[in-house]
This record gives sequence, structure tokens and C-alpha cells, in this order.
Amino acid sequence: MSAGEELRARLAVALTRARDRSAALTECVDETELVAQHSPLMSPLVWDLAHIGNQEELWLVRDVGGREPVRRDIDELYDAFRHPRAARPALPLLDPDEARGYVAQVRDKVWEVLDRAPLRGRRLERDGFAFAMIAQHEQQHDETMLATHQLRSGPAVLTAPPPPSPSWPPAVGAEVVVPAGEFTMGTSTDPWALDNERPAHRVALPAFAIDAAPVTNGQFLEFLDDGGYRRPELWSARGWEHRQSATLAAPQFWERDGAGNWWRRVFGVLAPLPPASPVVHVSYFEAQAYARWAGRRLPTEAEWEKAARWDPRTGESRRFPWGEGEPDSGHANLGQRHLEPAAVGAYPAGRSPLGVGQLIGDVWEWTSSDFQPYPGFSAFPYREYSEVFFGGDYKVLRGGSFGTDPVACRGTFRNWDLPIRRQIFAGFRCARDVVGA
Ligand code: AVJ
Ligand code: FE
Repeated sequence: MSAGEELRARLAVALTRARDRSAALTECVDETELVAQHSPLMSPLVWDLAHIGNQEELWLVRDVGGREPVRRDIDELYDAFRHPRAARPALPLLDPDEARGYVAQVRDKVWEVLDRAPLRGRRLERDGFAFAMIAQHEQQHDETMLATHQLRSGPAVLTAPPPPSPSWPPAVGAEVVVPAGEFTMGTSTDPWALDNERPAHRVALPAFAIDAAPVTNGQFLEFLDDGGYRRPELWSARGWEHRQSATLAAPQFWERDGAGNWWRRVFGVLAPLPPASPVVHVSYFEAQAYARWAGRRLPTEAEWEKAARWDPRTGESRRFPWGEGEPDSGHANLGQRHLEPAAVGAYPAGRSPLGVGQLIGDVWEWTSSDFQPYPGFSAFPYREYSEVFFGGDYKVLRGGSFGTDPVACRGTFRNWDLPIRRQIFAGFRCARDVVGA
């Protein structure tokens, strides 16, 4: 196979994998559930599905392919900036069968476009970027649809085998010291990296220590049992205000029984809280309060990335903690192979050169950083992907969750959300300053 054929084959695999997942997430519930709104924070699943097809049509059929629209009348309905999520169920949306027909028609045209498109020259097509961007877009919506599944009520419809057991259990509270110095943050060379990951730039950091693994349910329970949710001094002012108005008292989906034991509901199944697994479904404000209670703080985004990518032997930044190679099932809990994070100490092969574990997969990790552009940022190919979210309302999350596909996850990948949000698969790890390392 020539390099061009090999690239086209990889793009076809990424697009097909995304579509198989979208189909699976929308075939396991009935029509009523597809058009229903399971939470005001989420779109009806049928909106996500047609929006996936509409973005694919806009970028691949019309822009890259230069073809006539498949449906020129529905762009407005599926423009995320026109209609807030809560308003989407009331729109005259395509019904489930129409949406399935639409995405299939668009995809058929995309196969013709992929056969013919030059994958060099114009930046949009170069190295297959536009196709990879669309595969990442679909997978990001698939993760959102998975979060919608977690919010729906009723019997379970999704199943998956349990994640692997720990094999290098770090001591509770184990941390790794990252020495002071510069490292390269972001990328200018990763062909499928999105605009907000660019460009590569040098960042100098003082020494810090970071947890060897994400904070677990067991650790978080100690905070809760120590009155963590009742002590304003542990919370930021905005965090406490939110804790009060939203009456937060535990992570989302936790339930306590009469005997005082904790359970959590996962995709329709109530199970005992696994103490050694990363806590998930906490807001930034809860993560921040835990860190203060523990005498620690959240890592900055730059600290997270240095811990994940910096190789002390070469001084270079890697694509992933384990090196340059694509994630496989031994590296990280990604791709919805499992429906929950793995206990800390799983995935020894996924550790960074400094020995930090489970940075990729399991849970998105809150950082203390606002979502801001890197020096030299330029919006590409559209301002609404990243640029309109810069400014400080959003906090950065890193590393991907069990529900993130590998195509939308790497050491440089940046996610963001409002600090009150916890329907996403978000947890965290802590850090602290280190003097003199
Ligand atoms: C990067 C996950 C915050 O879902 O809002 C989907 C990704 N952008 N469609 C989101 C996205 C446009 C985005 N996040
Ligand atoms: Fe989108």
C-alpha cells in the first residue's frame, strides 16, 4: 500500500468506528427515548445523530468535496449555537428514521470524496485533517450520548465487561515529583491535533508533586465523612455558593442505603461503590474542595501535560505517557470497552516515564487552568470549535475517560467545561508545590 492509500485506510477505519458507535448508542433504545430529553443539559439523542451527519456534510461533502448539499434546509436546526440544548426537543427535528437515512446518505458521499480528495496541499485536507476532525467530532458526540445514557432512567441497555484489575497498586496518596524546568507543551506536528492544541511552545515550571493515580472513591469518601460538603472553608467562594444552591452532598449518582453503605448507579445498574476506582461525576468545585481538605491543590494544565509527556532522559515531550504509539487495550481504559473507570493500579504499561499512572483514559481530570489559547493560537478551521470558549468561564480537563475514543485523545488533547458540570465522566488528581527539587 502506498502512504496515501494507507492514510485513506486509516481515515476510513476512524470514520467507520465512530459510526458503529453512534449506531450502537442509538439502536438500543426505542423511538420515544431517542426523541426525549433525558436532562436539560443534554440534547435528545436524535439531535446528536443528525448533528453528526450535518457537520460531516458541511465539512466533507460541501467544503472538501465541493458537492451539492444533501439537505440544504436543515443546517439551522443542527447548528449548536442557534439552539441551546434545552430548546432542542421542541424543534422540528428529523425523526429517528429520517436521521438514520440522512447520516447514511452523507456517509455514502463521503466515501466518494475520500477516494478522490487530495490529502496534501490545502491545510484542511492535508494529512487527512478534515476527515480526522470529523471522526473526532462524531466520537466526542458519542461520548456526550454516552453521558446522556448515564442520565436516562429505566432498565440498563448498555453492557460491557468489567475493566482490568490493578497490578501496580500505588500506595494510597503516592505521588511523583516532577523536577523544575522547561518542557514542550502542545504540538505543531501532530497532523490530527485540533486548533487549541497548537502551537508547540516551551513552558517553564517550578518543581511540583503530582498524584501517581487519580483520587479514588475511597479517598473521596473520607472527605465526605469528614464533613467535606458542610465546611465552607474548604470551598472557594463560588464553589460554596454553588454547593449551597445545588445542595450538593455527594458525587452525582451516589446513593446511601439505610445501613450507611454507599452505592452508585452506573448506566441503570445500582452497584456498591468500588473504593479503589477513580471518583467520577464530580464538578470542578468539588474537586477543588477535596484538594484543599487534603492539603493539596489541583494541577495546572501545564503540570498535567508535563507529568504526562515529558521524558527526563531525552528532554522531549511524547505523544502519550508511554511513547508515540497509538493506545491499545493494555495502555489505557479508552473507547467504551468498559462502562466505568478501572481501579487505580491498572494499566502499568500506560505509565509515564516518571511513573505517573492512568493519565490517559478512566476519567477526565479537572485542572486548575482556565481554557485559554496558547501563544500563537489561530482558529482552524472554525472559530466555534475553540475560540468562542476562551476567556475564563471554562476549566480545562485532560486525559480522556473510559468513554473517549483514542482518535479524540492524546497527551496534548484539551477538553473544557463549566466548573459546575458533573454529568461528564470527570474526576481529578491532586498536586502540590515542592521546594528545592
Ligand atoms: C470539546 C467536548 C467541549 O461537546 O461541546 C462537539 C466538542 N464541539 N461539537 C462539546 C464539540 C463541537 C465539545 N467539547
Ligand atoms: Fe458538535
